This record gives sequence, structure tokens and C-alpha cells, in this order.
Amino acid sequence: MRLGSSLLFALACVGCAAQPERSATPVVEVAAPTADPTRANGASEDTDRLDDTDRDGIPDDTDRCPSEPEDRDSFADADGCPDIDNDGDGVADASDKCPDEPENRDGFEDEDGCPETPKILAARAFKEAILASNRGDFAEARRRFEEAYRILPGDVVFFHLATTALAQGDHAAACRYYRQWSASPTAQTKPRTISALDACP
Ligand SMILES: [Ca+2]
Ligand SMILES: [Ca+2]
Ligand SMILES: [Ca+2]
Ligand SMILES: [Ca+2]
Repeated sequence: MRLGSSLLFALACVGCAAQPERSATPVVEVAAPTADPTRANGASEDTDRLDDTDRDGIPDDTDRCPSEPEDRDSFADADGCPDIDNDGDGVADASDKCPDEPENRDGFEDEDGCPETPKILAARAFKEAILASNRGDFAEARRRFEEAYRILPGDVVFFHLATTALAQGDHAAACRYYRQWSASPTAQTKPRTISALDACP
């Protein structure tokens, strides 16, 4: 019986030596540390910060504002200083609809940062002139009509100046404006008359 048991044990253990040992815990491969490609020649992060304190890519020795990062917006980006108002009109880029064109500060739509075109400014003066005329302020109306003409000359203003001067009782000026209106190309195609001034010399 003893011999038989030993034989069975021996038969059961055939190949035991060939079985590979199994580890109780999985093997984790740890990658070797690699160099930071943004850091030059193994320089430490602390060294980098010393070279470019505000980390804007412009080294401190050429950065005019080493502690303020450049705002990279394609405007004066090489000096290292942030430019929050590119056109220097007092309207910060963040709210300036025309960041590279200075506002023309004249009390009219000065907050958007865009200079108003002569057409817009003339239209505004013309509108103010009509409003002044409607309320009987002919001196202000005449001043505004003349302003509109200075900004953007247009023949039709002469007609309005003639009626306004007439309302003021300035007959000589009314005649002068009326002659300019009557001789204008616009009056030839779109005639408008002022009967009180038909007898102007
Ligand atoms: Ca810098
Ligand atoms: Ca700058
Ligand atoms: Ca601005
Ligand atoms: Ca404006």
C-alpha cells in the first residue's frame, strides 16, 4: 500500500517542475522619465521662471514688463507688455468694436470705440438741425445745417439754409443760399422753390 501511494503521488506531480511560478501581484511597468521639450537643456522649472518670470515666452532680459504677460493679439507683441487699449482711445480692447481705429470723441456714440464716418456725423447734424427748426430755434438750426455741410457737402442743405435764414428774417443770407441751391445739380433734377425768394437778385 505504501508503495502504491508513493507511485500515485509521483504520477500526480508529473510536470510540476515545468509549471511557471505565478506572481500574486500584477507587474506594472514604469516609464522612464523624459525631458520636458519646452525646457532648454534640462534646466529646472525654477530656472525657467527666473528667465521668464511672467511665462509669456519673452525672456526677462528683453521683456519690458517682465512681471506682466504680453497679451498676444498681433499688436506690439514683441515688447512683453500687455496692450489693453491698442488704439489708445480710452476704450479697452475688450469692449472696443474697432480696437485698432481710435474713437473720434465728439460726444456722439463715443462708447463703442469706432470713429463715426462723415456720413454718420453729417446725418446727425442734419437731424439736429431739423429738430431745432421744428421747435423754432432757427439760429441753432442754421448752425447745425452749416455743420452738416462742412462735414459732408450736399446741395440740398442750401435749400434748408435758405428757408431757415428766411425764418430768421435774414433775407440777404436767404437769397445767397437760395441762389446756391437754384444753381446746384440737385435743384436741376429735383426742383424745389421758395416763392418768397423767387425775387432774389
Ligand atoms: Ca516674459
Ligand atoms: Ca505688447
Ligand atoms: Ca481702444
Ligand atoms: Ca463711436
